Parts: sequence; C-alpha cells; structure tokens
Amino acid sequence: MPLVSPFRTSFGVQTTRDLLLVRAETTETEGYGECGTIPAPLYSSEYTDGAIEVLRRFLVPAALAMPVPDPWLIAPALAPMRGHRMAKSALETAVLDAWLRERDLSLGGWLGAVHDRVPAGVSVGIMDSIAELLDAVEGYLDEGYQRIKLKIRPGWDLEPVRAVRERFGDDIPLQVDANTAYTLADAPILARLDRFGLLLIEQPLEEEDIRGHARLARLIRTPICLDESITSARAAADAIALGACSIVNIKPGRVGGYLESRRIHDVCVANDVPVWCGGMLESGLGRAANVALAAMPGFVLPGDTSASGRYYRTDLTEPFVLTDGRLTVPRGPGIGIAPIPEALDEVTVSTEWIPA
Ligand code: NPQ
Ligand code: MG
Repeated sequence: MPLVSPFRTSFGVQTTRDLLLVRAETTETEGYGECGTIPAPLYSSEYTDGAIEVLRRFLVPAALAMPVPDPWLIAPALAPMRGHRMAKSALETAVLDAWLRERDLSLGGWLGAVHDRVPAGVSVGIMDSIAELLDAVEGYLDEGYQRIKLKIRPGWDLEPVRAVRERFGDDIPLQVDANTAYTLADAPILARLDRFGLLLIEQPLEEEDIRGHARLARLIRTPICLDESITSARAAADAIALGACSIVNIKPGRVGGYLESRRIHDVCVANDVPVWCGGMLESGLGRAANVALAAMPGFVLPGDTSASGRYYRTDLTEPFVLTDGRLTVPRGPGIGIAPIPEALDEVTVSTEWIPA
C-alpha cells in the first residue's frame, strides 16, 4: 500500500507499506490479525519474509494441531518456537478475533476498555528541512491531533524540537522518538532537550541497553519511555524495577499479541507507570484492535493510533477518522471491522492457504 508521504525514522525511510495479514477461518466465522513487520529487519530482528516463513512452517501448523483454537492456549502452543513475536501476534489475533466473533464479544469489551473514544497522537517523521517539518506539524494540529511526536536522530534533534516549540508554543503536548539512535555518550545532547518540556523521550538507546537507560534517566530530566526494549510483561517489570523507564509504549505486535499487551498494561498500572499505544502503520484491521487496547484504563497518554488518512489514501477497511482529536472504539464483535473485499483485492500481491 502506498503511503501518503514518505515516513523517515532513524532506521530508514518507507514510502510504501508491505502488509502481512493472517486470516483464520473457523466453521462459523473468520478472524484477522495484522503482522507489523517491515521488509528488512531494521526496527526489530523480524522482517516480513521471515514472518511468512515461520508462520507457514512452524506457527500455523502448531496452531492447527491444537484440539481447539482457544486464544489463551495459542501462545503456549507457539512457545517452543523462540521469538518471532510479530508473527505470533498476527496469528493469535486472528484466532482471538474469530473466537470473539463467535461469541458476539467485542475486543474492547473483552480487554476491559473503559472509553468509547480514545485521544489520538501523531508520529512525524524526519524531514528534509525545518520548514517542511513545521508545515507538517501545523497540518496535524489543524486536524486536531492531541499530541505531536517527532522522530529524531543525531543531527536532527535539538533544532526541530526548538523550532516546533518556538512556532507552536510550550503548551502543545510534544515528545520525541529516537528508535535507539543514541548512546550514553550523547547524554549531554539529550540533556539539552530538558528545557523544552517534552512529555518523554522514546527509546534513546539500543534495545538491550536497560542499564544504559537507567543511567541516562539520572542524567536527563525528560522522562524515558521504552518501545523496542519492552518485549514482554517480564521485560516491562524488569525495566521499571531497574529505573530504565517511567513510561511504556505498548505495541501488540512487538510483544506477541493482545493478551501479553494486557499483561504489560496491568504490570505498568500496578507500578503507576503510564502507558500509551504505539503504532506500526497498521491498516484499519490492526488499527481497530489497537484503538480497543488504547481504551483500557492505564492508557493515559495519547498514542500513535492516528487516523487512517495519516498514512493511507485508501485503507483496507472503512477509514478511521479523527473527530475532536479522537478515534472511536469499534463496538462490533471481535475487532469490529472487516476488510473491504475490493480494497483488499486491489493491493493483494499473494495469498497462501494452509489447510487444517
Ligand atoms: C515507533 N512507529 O514508534 C514506530 C516506528 C515504526 C508510528 O513511529 C513501516 C514504516 C512500519 C515505518 C513500524 C511510529 C513501521 C514504521 C514502526 C515505523 O518506533
Ligand atoms: Mg518508537
């Protein structure tokens, strides 16, 4: 699917989105799960062709071998295969969606959502110039986004943040995401962000550097939020206990699915750590499930659950539209939304059916 505009992060630039969907078919209904991988292992170790391979050879056969496709038992059935959380998340979500539809339960209701609508933030990529960045931010603020997140990397950090503060003032909720681009040696530069009153700085250091984030937290005032590092509820508990983060970005794909996402939410709430829902440029299918997750009580900060139009001219589903800076939580059974057949056919390049 073509992106409405290039999206540049510290790990590269994307102009299209190669989506991998898992569709589970049961005797009564079907379910969809979206896999957040990108074609190359630049965000995490997973990549789309690898996810297809591990699903085809290991994960789907293991799920098909289960006596009943019980959503709680998918993760244990897949546990012998190590890692591949995004691939596992897509499969578990497809089974969960079908399971909920069969019981006429909405994902939000099942997760424990407490809101009908969730505030939307927006992630703004690295741009070729400050002028271009300010135009993009102005457009998103005009659309009603409740929080601005700027992608940063060494050489594009202090200046864009200063420019956004000078142009739009100190009151707009503003945060930055480094996608692991810095090291502890950069602490003096990152400390110079303190004066801009950011909500948080997301994943400044590399995924495994929990001790480094704990050290950095004592060198800067801006709260540290982790993304790539938080791969499970255990990882969240460890990072919090070690003082490596005071805010957590929950992304179902990164952690293996919505059941683990709920566990992370509960661990963070128990530790008074605010959470928000991250984004992986999902189609409306993944977006629907993320909006339901973001309606849980501990999601007290706007997430990257932006409107469909932030990324796509035409979504696979009815588009999610921003109204008063919020997205509406789907109320139907399961994820509460389905692909529009014509839209899906338009962009489908290959399908593979794995029989039970
Ligand atoms: C993040 N998401 O919070 C990720 C980075 C990311 C919205 O910033 C295709 C293209 C898939 C870009 C997955 C946001 C992506 C992508 C994740 C960026 O770190
Ligand atoms: Mg991030």
